[in-house]
Amino acid sequence: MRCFNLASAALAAATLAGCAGHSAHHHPTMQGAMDGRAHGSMHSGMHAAMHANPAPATAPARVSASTPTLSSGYKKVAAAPNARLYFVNLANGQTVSNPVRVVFGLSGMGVAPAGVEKEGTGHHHLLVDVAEWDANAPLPANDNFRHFGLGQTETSLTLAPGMHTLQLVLGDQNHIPHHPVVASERITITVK
Ligand SMILES: [Cu+2]
Repeated sequence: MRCFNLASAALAAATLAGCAGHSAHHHPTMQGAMDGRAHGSMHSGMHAAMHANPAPATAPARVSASTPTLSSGYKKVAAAPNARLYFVNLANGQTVSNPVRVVFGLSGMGVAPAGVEKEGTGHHHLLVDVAEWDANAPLPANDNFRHFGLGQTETSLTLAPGMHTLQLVLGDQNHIPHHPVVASERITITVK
């Protein structure tokens, strides 16, 4: 496996020629499927993994404990037990440029526009620089609490240079978080 250790993005092309013989010898059954491009992407993946971002986790937002019913008597929409909300294209500690593209990932539930009452669905909210929010009230609508009531699953925003936190929260047809809350990890990004 010496050829793997020597490979880098810059040397990959030159190294692959020498690698092919070794692969054929050690992994004869893989040779047909593994052309130069497959080799190259494997090396890139290894390279990226070795340089994973060491940024410390962002402190979670302070969120009130979710109650199944609001004081008004409003019964919250139930979250699916396996619901998961996440950033598709951003990671904690990442440095990005404006406009910042944010792709929302949701599994275990569906996206529906605001106003549409349908079990197992909700719409996305992007919280920008929000350290505290109420799980038992409609999410506010302003620059810090951005609603995607048409059912959008991504956005592009322009942020002041510097560090910002981002968090996704799913809300029901009335912009009220589900019970239990469906929210992503809170991440910090740096805008150049
Ligand atoms: Cu909303």
